[in-house]
Amino acid sequence: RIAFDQYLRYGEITAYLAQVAADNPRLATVSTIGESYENRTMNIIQISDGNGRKPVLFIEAGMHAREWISPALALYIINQLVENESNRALLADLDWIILPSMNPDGYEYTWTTNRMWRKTRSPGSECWGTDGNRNFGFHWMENGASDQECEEIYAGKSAFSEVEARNLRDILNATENVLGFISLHSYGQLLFYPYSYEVGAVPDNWKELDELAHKANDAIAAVDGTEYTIGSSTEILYPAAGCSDDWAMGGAGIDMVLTFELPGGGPNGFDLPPERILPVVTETWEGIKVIADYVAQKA
Ligand code: 0X9
Ligand code: ZN
Repeated sequence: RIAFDQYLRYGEITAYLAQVAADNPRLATVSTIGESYENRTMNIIQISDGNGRKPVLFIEAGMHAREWISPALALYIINQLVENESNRALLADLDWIILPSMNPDGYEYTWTTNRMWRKTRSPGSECWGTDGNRNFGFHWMENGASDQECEEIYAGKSAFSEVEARNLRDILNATENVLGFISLHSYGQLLFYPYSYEVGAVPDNWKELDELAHKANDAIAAVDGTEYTIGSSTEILYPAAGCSDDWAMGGAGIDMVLTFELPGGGPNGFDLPPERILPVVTETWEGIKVIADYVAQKA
């Protein structure tokens, strides 16, 4: 039913979630976390075998509108968890919550108007959109973020000015036992851990996260040789305050937080050709499973 040979419109993503829940009522539940600025419903899907309280792994995708491989991977994870029976063991000690599209307005705008759109679609006085990944309230605006509304890294009028960021904040605060958080972006083949608000800031458990990231990379590389660069976000990328991953750790108190910059492709890097979707999501799934096993052991 879903072949991963093309990217989906937002309405198709929503319909897929509904279909998964309808076909697998004992495993999957869709719920809304709120609406986007343009009133699109933002959905999460919880996948659980229902056998008691378990650690939760939360996966956020689609923060940046043009990074189409990110929601595609989120859908592949859902697909593997419910439709591939050999993955049932992944539900034994872990509940999964997946948010396939953190920025539905921006995503639809990349389909209709500007393929390279990144931000949300809330209006400013001169330019549209805030970078959702600079809008979270943890060291907001301290580094690598802009107060100029026309910039791609505009952090917004205030922390959590964007309804989409508030929706993610609120669902994470309201959900018990979230012990892992993965943020999916593209592109660059990077796998990193917090913090990004300031050069050199790392959590106490950074060595454990580093080791886990290496194991995830090894599992991915075993498929087709794709290698990720691993480190703290400031070390391998750049300082950027107000990101959801930093807030998930520093604000929501989740200790296992990793962010993927998935492989690039196409003329602009963000426009990975549709025939690359399946190879990329298949190999990355191997790494996601390694991270899931780690979170499950934290019970
Ligand atoms: O700049 C970003 O928001 C992310 N890179 S992207 O090319 N996908 O826009 C990186 C954010 C990484 N997270 C942190 N640095 N905390
Ligand atoms: Zn991104």
